[in-house]
Amino acid sequence: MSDYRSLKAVDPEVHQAIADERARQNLGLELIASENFVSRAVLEAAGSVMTNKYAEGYPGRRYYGGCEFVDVVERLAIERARQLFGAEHVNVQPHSGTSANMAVYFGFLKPGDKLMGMDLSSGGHLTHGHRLSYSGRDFRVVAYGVDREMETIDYDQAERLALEERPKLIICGASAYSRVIDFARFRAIADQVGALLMADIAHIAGLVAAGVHPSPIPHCDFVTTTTHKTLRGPRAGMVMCREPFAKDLDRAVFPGIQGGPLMHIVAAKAVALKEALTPEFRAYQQQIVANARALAARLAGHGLRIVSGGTDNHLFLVDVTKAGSTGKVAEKSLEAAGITVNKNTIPYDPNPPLVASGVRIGTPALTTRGMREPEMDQVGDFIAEVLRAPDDAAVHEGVRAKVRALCERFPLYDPLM
Ligand code: DSN
Repeated sequence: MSDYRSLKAVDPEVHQAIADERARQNLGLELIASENFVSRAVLEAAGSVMTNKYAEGYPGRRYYGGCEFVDVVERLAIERARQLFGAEHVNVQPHSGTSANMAVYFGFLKPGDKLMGMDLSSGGHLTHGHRLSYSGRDFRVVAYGVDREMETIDYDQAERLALEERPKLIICGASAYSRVIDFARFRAIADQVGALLMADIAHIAGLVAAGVHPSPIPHCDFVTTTTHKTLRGPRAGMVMCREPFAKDLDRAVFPGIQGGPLMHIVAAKAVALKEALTPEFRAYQQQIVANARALAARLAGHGLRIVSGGTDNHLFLVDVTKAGSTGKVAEKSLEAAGITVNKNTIPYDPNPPLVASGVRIGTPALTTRGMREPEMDQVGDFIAEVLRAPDDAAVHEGVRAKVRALCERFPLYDPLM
């Protein structure tokens, strides 16, 4: 017999922690560039009975009985992703962006093959070849970066390195880079050396889907993404590829690196992808970028240095050393004021990652709440006030009250949900 008692009755500690997290999300300013707030419909699907189902395999070709209805949601997710991005083939089973990237590397490279990705300190990602990740351990790595002065991708360096090192796979995409990525230029570089080309659009997937950032699909063999950042879906991943790679890609995901897919999350991906096909989603993505530009400009007006001078997407990096701070101190003091950001290294950072010279700021979550440029001005003023007084608890308290008042004007989740 199933236990129909509520979470509160069964496990009051976990129930309370979830309630506290909901209040934190409701009453604070979420500026972590990789986070967002899903719709109630996505939450419902993610919390559904599909969590109970094993479905190793693919729709119509499963290793378990009873897959009739999970097949429906997986087919919907695939079809919607194909339509949204114009992809030839989609695999919606990766549990995360890290698994999505792993499926491409393990499916199409051999251990010891050479891959080329952007350096973490220039804004790349751990799984693009960092020595502490599987990507840097199992493969030989060549890293390109950003130009020291412009702080934008040094395409000439990437080309030079590719010609010298002849990597088998080139990765473009970033987790802390605020400028448009020139996928066509990367394709030209890859073609010169016969390399496969993969774009990791985890951060900008929503912008790409809405046509607010150029699409990598026409240029890349593989496109990986998470589904929970600008795309505003559940915490998970996804891979798209050209048709000739489809079979090997599917085999790389299952049984190569994963067992049973998380069908409740696949269902939630299908819902998020449906939402992403609407005109409202396109307007939302445009507003994310407008908000990022407005917030960066406001902070620059307060004398803060924005890495590369601004942003074309949903995020930017603030160099806090000019304000006499470090990323670590800035993150802590902003948190005390109810503003959540993450410390982040800036290009050619003299500080180690756990201290860092910058903070990364993104606008997807605040834009989901309905905030626009006037609110970005307010948020910029709050941030500047805290950064001017990083040790002053009274200032943090004062800003916290203003943050709360602003958040109450833009309600998020029903506290009783
Ligand atoms: N942790 C993600 C981010 O914050 O960008 C990347 O994996």
